[in-house]
Amino acid sequence: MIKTIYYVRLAADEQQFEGLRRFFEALGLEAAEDWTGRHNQGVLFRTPQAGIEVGRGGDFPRTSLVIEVADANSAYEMVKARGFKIAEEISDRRFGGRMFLVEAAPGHQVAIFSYLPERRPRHIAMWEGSGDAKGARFGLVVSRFNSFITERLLEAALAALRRHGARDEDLTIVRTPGAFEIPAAARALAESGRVDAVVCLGCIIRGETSHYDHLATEVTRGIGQSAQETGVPHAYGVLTCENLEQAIDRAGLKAGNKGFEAAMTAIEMANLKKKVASS
Ligand code: INI
Repeated sequence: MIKTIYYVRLAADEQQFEGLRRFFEALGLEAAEDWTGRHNQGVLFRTPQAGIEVGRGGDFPRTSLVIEVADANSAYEMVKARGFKIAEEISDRRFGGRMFLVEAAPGHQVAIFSYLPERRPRHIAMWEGSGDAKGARFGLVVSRFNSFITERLLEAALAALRRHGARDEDLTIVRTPGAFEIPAAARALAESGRVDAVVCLGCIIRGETSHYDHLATEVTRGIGQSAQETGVPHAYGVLTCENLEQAIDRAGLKAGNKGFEAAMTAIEMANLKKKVASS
């Protein structure tokens, strides 16, 4: 009786081995076993689900490893941002999926796809927020402490909201002295009934305070509590950093800005809440 099937990707050398490991880690897998013997080295990633598919016909990708993800678009952005080479561009395919091919390492192409919504099983109710901010009202709570960082978070959050259809008249910006005051301001906004979601933006840097851990914990807890008790979605865009360099990295002007990400979360959650309420 079969116990386990191991799908082995044989790396040509140490560099390729590390490249492949990085690839699967980038897709969110964690190494279950990682071993080095006298003659071999291996790392075992267990997957949530696996299957052996026997196929025939032209729609199958010409790769022996095919990974289904929840959203091929975000997987595509993620592997691209990490520098993996796209071997075949992402597109909708005849079989009802959206797919791309990526080079996990030279000679190791992997196909990644997600099923298009209409192909999902119909008997399962599916609620998912979209990235449409049209008509929704957002509150942005931004702290002045470390304002050279928090203003960059705010700029990126505003850009995300506007780009996805939010109008300026539907946005309210509230400024607080420091991150500690964010939860109270966020709660006041949420309770006012003026907003469908709150974006919380702040920056706590370890180097600057001996009470960093207390502050970070309290702010995080307070934002979560406000979200749960008011029922209004709150997005967490508070940077907790070891030093200024890290903060600058996470508040980048182009790529990788946590303010942008937090605003996208707020859009999706406001959208989701509306869908659930009207279902
Ligand atoms: N506030 C921040 O937003 N970030 C920090 O790094 C920080 N440090 O380093 O102390 C900070 N302190 C102020 C705090 O948030 C309150 O405003 C203050 O304690 C008054 O309540």
